[in-house]
Amino acid sequence: MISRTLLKSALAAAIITGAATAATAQQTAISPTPQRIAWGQKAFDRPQHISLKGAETADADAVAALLSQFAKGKGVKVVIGERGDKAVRAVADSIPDHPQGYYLRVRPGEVIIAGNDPTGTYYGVQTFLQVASQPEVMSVDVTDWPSTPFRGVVEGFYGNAWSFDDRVDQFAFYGSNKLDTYIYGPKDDPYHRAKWRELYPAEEAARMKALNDEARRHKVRFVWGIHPAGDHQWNDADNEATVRKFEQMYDLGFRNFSIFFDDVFGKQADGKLHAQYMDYVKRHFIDRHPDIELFIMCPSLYNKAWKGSFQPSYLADISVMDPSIKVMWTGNSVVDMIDVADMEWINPQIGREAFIWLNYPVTDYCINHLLMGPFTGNEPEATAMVSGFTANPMEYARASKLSLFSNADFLWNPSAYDPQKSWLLATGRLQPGRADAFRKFCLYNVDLGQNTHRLRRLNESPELKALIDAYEHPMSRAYLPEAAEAFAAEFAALGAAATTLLEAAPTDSMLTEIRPWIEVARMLGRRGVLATEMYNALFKADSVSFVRHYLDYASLTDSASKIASRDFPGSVKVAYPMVGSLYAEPLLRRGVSIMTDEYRHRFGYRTDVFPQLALENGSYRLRHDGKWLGNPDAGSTGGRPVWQTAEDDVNPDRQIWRVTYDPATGRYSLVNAKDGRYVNERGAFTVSDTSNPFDAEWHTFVIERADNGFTLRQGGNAGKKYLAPDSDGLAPAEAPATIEFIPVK
Ligand code: LOG
Repeated sequence: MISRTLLKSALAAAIITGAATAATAQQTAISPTPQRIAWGQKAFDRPQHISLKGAETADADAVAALLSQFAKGKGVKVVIGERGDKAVRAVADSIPDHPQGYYLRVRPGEVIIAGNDPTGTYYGVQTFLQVASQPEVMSVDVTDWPSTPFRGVVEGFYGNAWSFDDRVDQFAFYGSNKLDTYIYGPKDDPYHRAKWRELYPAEEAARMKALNDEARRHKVRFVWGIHPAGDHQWNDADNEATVRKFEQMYDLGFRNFSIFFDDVFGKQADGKLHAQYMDYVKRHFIDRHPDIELFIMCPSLYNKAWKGSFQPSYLADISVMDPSIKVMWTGNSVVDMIDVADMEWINPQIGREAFIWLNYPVTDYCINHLLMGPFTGNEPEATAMVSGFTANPMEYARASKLSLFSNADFLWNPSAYDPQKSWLLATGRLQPGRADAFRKFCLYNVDLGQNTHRLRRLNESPELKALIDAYEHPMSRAYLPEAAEAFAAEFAALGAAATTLLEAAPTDSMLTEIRPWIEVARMLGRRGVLATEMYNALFKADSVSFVRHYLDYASLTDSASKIASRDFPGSVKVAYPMVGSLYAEPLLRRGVSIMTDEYRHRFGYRTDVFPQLALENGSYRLRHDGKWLGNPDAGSTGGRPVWQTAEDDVNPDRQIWRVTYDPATGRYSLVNAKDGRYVNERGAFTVSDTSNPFDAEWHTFVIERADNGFTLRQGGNAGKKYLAPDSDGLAPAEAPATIEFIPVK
């Protein structure tokens, strides 16, 4: 006892003095961040061999994980075991009394890894492997446990399901990052959803078994899930079919189960029937196998925003289910980060703590984007109110690890979580040796683009954003050589980063997986440099150089737009990668359009190479059937533009419309010159700019040349209808109608 106390104070002293010496340089960042960690001085050089004590009684997976890194032999002594094992009895008081907790002690010549339970020992080994990844291994005391139960992943996306190899690779990754739960629900596995009643054929069954075994080795619970909700008949036959399928999975070794009811509506989304069915499976299957741990349901009403679309009693109806059944929840809406208010709302209604299904970094609703930004937005305190927390990833399994790494870090120790720090660490761990290049690439893959779920991430390409803020679209203003230089350097850096990654791609599974995005990033970098060359040429009045750079730019833009990902026969989803969609791409498109416009006005050489707009940007009066389109109630809210017989000579601006081509969307906006209000997709003025701010995806139009004028058509999210004159103003219509656009000089 005395010697332990002495040792502790010696260690404390070492920590204090150690902080001031070079020794601290060897400290490793441990992820997930431990609850308690105290570093000391150097303990020993990274060993080749270790001698083991306690291995016979310790968790076998933990011992195997250790021996995958070090050979057995004469070397550093490692004592390993669980609470109650003789080997670790001396440190029994230091083992935290928490599920999956562990105590790790590294000292010169001796390491002790003591778990509160087998998973705890396994996690202690994972921490030790990180500590011992350095050439000089430091003394350290770690007392650690997870703050959140059931941390992990729900493979729940639409699209190409993860492959066998992807999943094997994921389980190892979950093990090292202390994620313990994997819920299996790929919408496009036929035996999960479309053919849920059918048993897995022998070959597939064997593969599922192999996966489950693999998950177990890494202390990951493989929760096998079924999605019968599309056509379950709510009768005995289908109840029995479910149990039969679950029994097959049980025989294969699965001990965790779930049933999904998401994305079904109408009579299939009946809360009472769902609850009865869940209880049936609980009685006829779960209760007959006492070694089953988790039984989870994903309800049809799985987010607050959808409340009005289901029976008002849906949540109350499922709340009567057996209390041990976990209920999944995505938050305030389908794609939402989780906060305390979300949990306060849902938990009382379902009579239990919800099990979170976080729809991030899933991209099945914005497949052209990769989500590689920091994992942020979840409130740490909310984790104390959940019964589990799983993230739905991208179909790009390797790339998803970036967010999953931070998800693990966040859930293990939420109050210590720092999104930026975690992202830096993750990028470094995933691409060691080229972390800077990888980071540059990731920073251009943060935005989701306009999407139905309206989640935006605005922290894309911060270096570029800073330049845009500093120079405010330099291409439209007086020539600033330093701006040209700064933009060129940033785009060149992106191009160089992408080139570095492309070179490494053949031997790196993650880079191979996302190669199409890296190629687009390389082209984006090059296009940015070419755009700055155009800018330089324009101001030197070097038309030959301008045209040459423009042609290269246009051809690269074209090539980039043709790059596809997962474009193979049978692919469920083909993506056309978009990179830098928030700032870089709009900057280039707008800048190049402004520059080519300017060029056309000033030079004659080869102006035929630029695309011709249907209508030049400018101010127009719109005439139809002898009448003028006007805005008589200018300055008010709401209302519509109307056709007026008389010309407005009191306030001519009310009959003048600014037409602006948006190169980013390829469509035009229509704005009244008097009050600056835009015409929306319904042919009206939007009621309030705060409740409905201008959104290019809705409020822009395709303008096409027609005989004696032009036609106006919706685009983006608004649909494909024409906007045609009716008795008052403009209204959506199936048939085109010609409107004259008379330029105002
Ligand atoms: C689906 C899910 C999909 C996700 C994001 C749940 C519970 N279900 O809107 O399969 O990956 O949204 O698109 C969903 O989120 N439906």
